[in-house]
Amino acid sequence: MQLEAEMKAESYFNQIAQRWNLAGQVVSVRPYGNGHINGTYLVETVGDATRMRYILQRINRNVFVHPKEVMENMVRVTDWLRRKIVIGGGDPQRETLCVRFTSDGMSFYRDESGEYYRLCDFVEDTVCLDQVRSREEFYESARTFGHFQHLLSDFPAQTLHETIPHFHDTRMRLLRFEEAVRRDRLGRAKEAAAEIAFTREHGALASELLCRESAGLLPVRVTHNDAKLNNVLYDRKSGKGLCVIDLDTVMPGLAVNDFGDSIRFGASTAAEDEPDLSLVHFHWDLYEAYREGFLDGCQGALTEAEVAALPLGAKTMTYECGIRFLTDYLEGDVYFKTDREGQNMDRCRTQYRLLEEMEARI
Ligand code: ADP
Ligand code: GN1
Ligand code: MG
Repeated sequence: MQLEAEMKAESYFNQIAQRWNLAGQVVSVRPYGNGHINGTYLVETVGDATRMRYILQRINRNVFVHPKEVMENMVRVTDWLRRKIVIGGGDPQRETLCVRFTSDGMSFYRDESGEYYRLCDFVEDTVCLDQVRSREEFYESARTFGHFQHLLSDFPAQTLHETIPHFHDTRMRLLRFEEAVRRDRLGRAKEAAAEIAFTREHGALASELLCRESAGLLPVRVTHNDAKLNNVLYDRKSGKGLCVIDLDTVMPGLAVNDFGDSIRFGASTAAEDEPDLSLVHFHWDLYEAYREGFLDGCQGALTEAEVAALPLGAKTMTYECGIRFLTDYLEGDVYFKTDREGQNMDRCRTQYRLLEEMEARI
């Protein structure tokens, strides 16, 4: 039954891929990667003498209500990056995503049911990691995100669409969480009592960065807003960080939030959804490596106040992500992809464990 459904899906995605007028025949389309949000597929084509690969994505419409705006941002930002990469003597085909246009000249294809698809070149000879194996590897991810920040530091941030309004508004996340507790749709609040209490005890953390932002102490820039390890591609041969991907949430934001998101995901001794909390620790050496790499990559683009707020960014993003996982658990796992029961709860617990250890250290 599952095989039948998969084959049907493959033939449907095959038809979708035809909208791009690709050189050669599409020979396969299969699910790819570990993202929590979009539907990602690897498309392979074979032409006379060439084999090409592409990434086809169905944009999650529950999450991105205006997919056209997502694509407008993505095209503008990748065009900008490409120009800067050329000026800097880099490789524009591998150091940023390349959005392909359909035969109708569009950056997306909308099917009859209203789903939006986009297609990018697959960046060959790269690796994508869910956990780092060394300090150097984490440094490289940091340098790549920092460089991304540097290249976009003179992009007029306010001209970008806000693809998810209030995305890193931690105070608003806290309000939504309280609403989910109040509704308790699935009767899960009882078993989450400890995490609910932890969330409330840390409520003050939701406001600190936002206050600094509204006081004009932290500048609003073009930021990635989902700067986790598996949104960077490494060059397979050299092991160097190469390309920042997953650009749906590139919009105005705080640089310290990008730093924080990377820390909460990457400076951990375990996976984001590790059920055994005894394995989950905040990795101080990795934190330091990321800090160095990020500042090196930014090349002076950050202000003193931003550098001083990096630890706060790490704590806030870890807290916010914990709140989001917990809220989704209480609401019935409707936002983040899950493949087992209790996964969002486990994700929340790892974040809160990391936050406790960060509080003792940074
Ligand atoms: P999501 O928003 O669901 O996280 P991503 O855009 O991050 O989706 O893509 C999911 C995964 O697909 C990535 O983690 C990466 O492994 C892979 N991927 C995405 N785009 C490319 C690309 N252009 N080249 C190579 N791999 C890619
Ligand atoms: C989602 O798409 P993905 O898997 O890279 C989420 C992030 C969370 C992250 C948690 C648009 O990222 O905000 O931090 O999961 N993306 C969106 O792993 O909500
Ligand atoms: Mg991703």
